[in-house]
Amino acid sequence: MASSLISRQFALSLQKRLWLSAPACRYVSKAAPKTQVEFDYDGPSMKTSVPGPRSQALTKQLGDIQNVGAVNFFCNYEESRGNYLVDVDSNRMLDIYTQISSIPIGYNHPALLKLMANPNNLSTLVNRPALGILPPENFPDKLTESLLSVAPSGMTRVQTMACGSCSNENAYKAMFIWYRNKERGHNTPSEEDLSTCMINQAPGCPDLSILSFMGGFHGRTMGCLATTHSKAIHKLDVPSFDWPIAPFPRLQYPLEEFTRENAQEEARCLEEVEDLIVKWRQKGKPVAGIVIEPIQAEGGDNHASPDFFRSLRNVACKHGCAFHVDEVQTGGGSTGKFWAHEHWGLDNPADIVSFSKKLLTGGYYHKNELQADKAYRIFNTWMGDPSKNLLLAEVLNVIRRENLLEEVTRSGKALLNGLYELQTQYPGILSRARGQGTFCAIDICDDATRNSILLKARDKGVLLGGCGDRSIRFRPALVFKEYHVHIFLNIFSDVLALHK
Ligand code: PSZ
Repeated sequence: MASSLISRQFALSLQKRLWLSAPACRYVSKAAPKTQVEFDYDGPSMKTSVPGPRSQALTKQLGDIQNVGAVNFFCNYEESRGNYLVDVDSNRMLDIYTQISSIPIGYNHPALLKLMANPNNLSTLVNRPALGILPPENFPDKLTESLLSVAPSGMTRVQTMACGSCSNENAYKAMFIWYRNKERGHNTPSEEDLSTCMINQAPGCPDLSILSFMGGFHGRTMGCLATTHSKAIHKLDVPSFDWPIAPFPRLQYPLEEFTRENAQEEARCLEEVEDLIVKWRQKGKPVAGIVIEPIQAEGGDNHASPDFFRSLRNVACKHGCAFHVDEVQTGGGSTGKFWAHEHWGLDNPADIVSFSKKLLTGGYYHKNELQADKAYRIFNTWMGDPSKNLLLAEVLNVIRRENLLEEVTRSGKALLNGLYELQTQYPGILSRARGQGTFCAIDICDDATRNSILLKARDKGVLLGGCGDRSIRFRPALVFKEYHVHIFLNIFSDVLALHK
């Protein structure tokens, strides 16, 4: 009875949402054909500058409870749809940042609303199990239908977790456990191992390390933070490990004009990786794993060539280190392939691929050898959330049904071409336009101008993010079409004209 009442309310609100129509937008370029996106608005609509008065009042209220230094504005998630985020002052903005790259198919997608309205799914929403000990009957089926159906090649197993940081944190532990068992030649710890680990001493807590890259971001928990090197404020005052940090290639653009220089730069970084591995082994802190993002996102959208990554994979193999690809931000389709590292054409798959954000649940795929050998070694209370697997299965259906990866490739091309054009028009402001799919970025002449552009674009109804020292990054949902690219380009070009 209760469930049918709830489902009727869901159904009614869904119908109301589907029937509401949106007013036209004055920014639409004539060159942009309107592409139908289910449940989307026609364009931005701004009532106040952002944050508006209601957002400011709420920020003050929340400020009495929490630090609100990072709060941009408050949102109205009921009214947000498709590519548009609506705030509490009724401003409707084209969202090209999508909650730090974590909305796969836009806000309030009808397929997801429908899923939530299905009474059969209520128990999955209401009862959050301790998955490691008491999984629901449909758990293996749901994992097969969701995460395993998009498993990177060579990855046969998946472990779910709650967020990106705890996925990486546990992936590092899996690499250490694998490495120690390899060193021992078996998986039975000695009495000494068991007693010393209780007091944080070797050999039970061995001096092993993870090699990471300057500019990388892998999360903020203690282990992850030791491999995060994008901003000082993330790390300040927190004790860390003495783990090796390699340089990430700094490519010169346009790529086709700097082929030789860029190849040399990548070779220099690879050489440094090998030197560090040898040095740390000599120090008694062998490198158990190498962790890298396919595109360094927080660190400024830094790219490297498929050749670089293939060689790095071989270096890992040569030195007996696990190779961990962190796809938390790049995974889920925005580069035009479901996993960004599919662009590399690896012969030997990665050992670990971690994910979160657009995948809705955190977790990591791994090869069989990286499976922890005993119960309770990789474990916590929730180990993920089955309701997120349910949503993910439907998100994947939408991606397949609507050919969203092809769409991303198409709109990504339009976006990058538009950025190239603007870069030619504003050489004093813009440089290094780059990207794969819609996972794009461009550099601004300085930090102050970058921040001013971001605020002015927001007041004109476009939400973008910064990354690195002075880049702007583009992280739209997979339903961001060429039509939306043109809306963005028109507004962006107006904003740039103000900065001439
Ligand atoms: O400031 C922050 O804490 C941010 S801003 C963007 C992120 C975090 N991204 C999260 C992230 C990531 O981009 C990569 C490549 N790896 C790991 C993480 C950590 O994921 P969460 O935030 O879910 O713990």
